[in-house]
Amino acid sequence: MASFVCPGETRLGDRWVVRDLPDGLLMAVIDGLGHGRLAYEAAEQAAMVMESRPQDPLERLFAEVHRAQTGFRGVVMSAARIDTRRSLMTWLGVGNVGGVILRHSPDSSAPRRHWLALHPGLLGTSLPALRSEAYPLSGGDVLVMTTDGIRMGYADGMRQGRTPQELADYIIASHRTGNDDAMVLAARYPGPAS
Ligand SMILES: [Mn+2]
Repeated sequence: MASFVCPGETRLGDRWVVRDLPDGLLMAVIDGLGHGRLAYEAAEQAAMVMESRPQDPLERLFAEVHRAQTGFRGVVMSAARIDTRRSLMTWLGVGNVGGVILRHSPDSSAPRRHWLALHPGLLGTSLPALRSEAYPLSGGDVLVMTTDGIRMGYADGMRQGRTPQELADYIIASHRTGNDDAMVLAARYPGPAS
């Protein structure tokens, strides 16, 4: 994970959640609307919901986050549940927290990229029809999630061989817009649990 606080603010309005599950992992990135204290509080509220019931289906989690934003500013959020028994990732995104799978390719230096679907909406204000999608994972695949404080194009010309932390640090350093909070969450799938 790497992050950047919007200049002039003291609190980060972007938030990550990572929870271990019996058969895998739940990862989410949340962007509270705008920046500053109210964005921070909205994102914290959403994170609390995610952390309190990490095994729920993603659709139910998003609906619950939407409901719990009453009195808060609203958030956009994307989440992935990694099933290490089946090497399967379930993905759901509402708003513009982007996600891309960088497919491990032993033969080439540039990974294949698979951009993940997003539903337009703002949790707390407008909840779209939700349908998660499932993607098979292979060992070495990397998931990268970014808030809109990161400019698109960060995945262009990306080399393999960086650790997820090196990737996150590189993206924050080279592709942040500089006028909003920014967050990158990256993880490499090591292959099915043995
Ligand atoms: Mn933002």
